[in-house]
Amino acid sequence: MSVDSVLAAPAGLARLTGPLTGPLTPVHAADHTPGWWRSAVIYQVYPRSFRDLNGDGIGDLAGITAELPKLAELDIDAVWLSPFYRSPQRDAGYDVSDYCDVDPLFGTLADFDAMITEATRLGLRMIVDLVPNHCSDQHQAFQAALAAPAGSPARDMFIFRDGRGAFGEEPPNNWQSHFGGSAWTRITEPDGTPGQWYLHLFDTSQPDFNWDNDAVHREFERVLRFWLDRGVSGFRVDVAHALVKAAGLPEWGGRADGASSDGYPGHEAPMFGQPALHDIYRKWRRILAEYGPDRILCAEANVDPLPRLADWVRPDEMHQAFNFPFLHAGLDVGRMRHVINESLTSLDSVGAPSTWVLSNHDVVRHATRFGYDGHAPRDGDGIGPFDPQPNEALGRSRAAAATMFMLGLPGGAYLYQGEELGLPDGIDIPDNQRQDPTFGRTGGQRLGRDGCRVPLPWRSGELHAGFGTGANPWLPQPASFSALARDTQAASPSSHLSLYRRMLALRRELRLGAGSLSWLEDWCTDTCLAYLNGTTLVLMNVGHEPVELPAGTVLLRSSAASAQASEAESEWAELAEDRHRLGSGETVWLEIYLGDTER
Ligand code: TEU
Ligand code: CA
Repeated sequence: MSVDSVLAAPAGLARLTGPLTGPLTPVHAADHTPGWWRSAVIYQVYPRSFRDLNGDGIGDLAGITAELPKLAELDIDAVWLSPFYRSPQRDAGYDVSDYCDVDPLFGTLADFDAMITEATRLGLRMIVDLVPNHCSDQHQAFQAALAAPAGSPARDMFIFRDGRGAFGEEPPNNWQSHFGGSAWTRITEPDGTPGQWYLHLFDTSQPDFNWDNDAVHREFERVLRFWLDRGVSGFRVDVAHALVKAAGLPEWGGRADGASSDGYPGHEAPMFGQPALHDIYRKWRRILAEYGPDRILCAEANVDPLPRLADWVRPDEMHQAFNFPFLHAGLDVGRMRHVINESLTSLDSVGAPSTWVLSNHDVVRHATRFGYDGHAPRDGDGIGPFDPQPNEALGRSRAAAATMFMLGLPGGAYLYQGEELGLPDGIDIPDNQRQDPTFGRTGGQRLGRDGCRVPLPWRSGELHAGFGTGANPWLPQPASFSALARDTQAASPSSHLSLYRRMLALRRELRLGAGSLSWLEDWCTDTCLAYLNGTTLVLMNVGHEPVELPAGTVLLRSSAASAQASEAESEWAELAEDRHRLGSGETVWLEIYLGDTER
């Protein structure tokens, strides 16, 4: 197939004129199946770090409500909230002690309702985080299990086993916690004797539920309805691949956290990807459907190999799944192309849209990852003051290029709060302020995920860069945060924030999320990727040398700050003489036909 054959010009537009020709490799056709999520941009809010309205140093729901208009200006479709439920906060709220209440740290259910009302007014949907694999050890069900005898129905809500060894002093099997150390903890029985062990794939304070027990199913169906009744548009399902464990809990000889060699949990692992999982999600989908066609489930299913992800989004299961292989492809164009092809092809086979993501609350922010030329730190390792340091400016400009490349792709996209400001990770965090359980459980060998969780800067020059007006933020903000504050960036056409706003508006206008993808082979090299989505050509150069841009194209957007300033003056600026080259670490969106009669 060639450029000419796919580009039968839309009515009223002149045909492609310039010398832009060459073979195309089509991968994905435009898809206008109804469903808001299929092309949505969903913005992740991490409540404790978003905005602190009551001045206790921790973000709160009232702070989110107050700033929702700022998010609406970004032209996003929905907000996903990380957990705000009652919790002892041992894993930043992913240790839930009451699934149907707001932690007083974040506010009240009335604050939640006010937030939904404001979101609705602004045309934003709200998705909440559901944590069904484990709860907090302070949850009343776990407290009841501890108080009840071995073999009781209360114990059967969790995964209790007798230990091995003559006195039961060895853990029941060799599984390891994601955060380091054994995945088992021994309890003291109510009579004071050393007793059974319980399974926790994460922190000791996060006992895994027993999904072989119907009572667990019923409890979570109640939780789903509780939040659906309050008006949420859906759920992001935490560790959606881990709920069901293989019968007999067989030993696992793979990597400590169950991951295969390249970092993803392999499906051979007995704690991941078990077939019975899928019946749970089918049931949940039927519950959501009772509330109409617009409520969605998104799987945090970190699975390997990528085509297996399609199993989570078959027509009667979840609506979306995160695409971690894309996040982990870095700026390696070969890997990126491979992941994009595999994602679109395998998800197309079940009629599901792909999603794309570069940052979240578990990984080093992409503005920091891309500030390294060699090897960026592994997820959860974090970066400390004595580690090799990233080049902040380089990282930020490459992050702009990568995001612009991502936002041109068909499917949905997830953004993580603060990436629109180009924020780097916090690095100078004193050991005694680090809060991720990874830090404690590995004796500080892995610094953990606090770096990407630092509270946001809102107003330059204000106390705590405008995050809150009282106590120090729960994690210290880097000195650079003040200059990167939202108000300063909003006032500058060449800022990272202004780029995000323009990209997101144009993505919507051009309907790129519902579009197509064909590789433009002549422009794909060892260091460049070029694809067509409809009549938009997306071209990214991660090499060190600039690249000539195809003639006969009109520049729509560039990720380079200098180019953004000139774009701001004339919105549809024709490719100027000095803009005929694509710089190193730059992405552009080009329109590939020149319509004499248009624009
Ligand atoms: O993370 C699940 C997960 O698979 C993690 O191992 C993730 O890959 C890791 O944090 C990277 O270091 C989810 C949440 O996103 C995370 O914040 C929670 O800590 C975890 O579940 C337990 O609920
Ligand atoms: Ca607060």
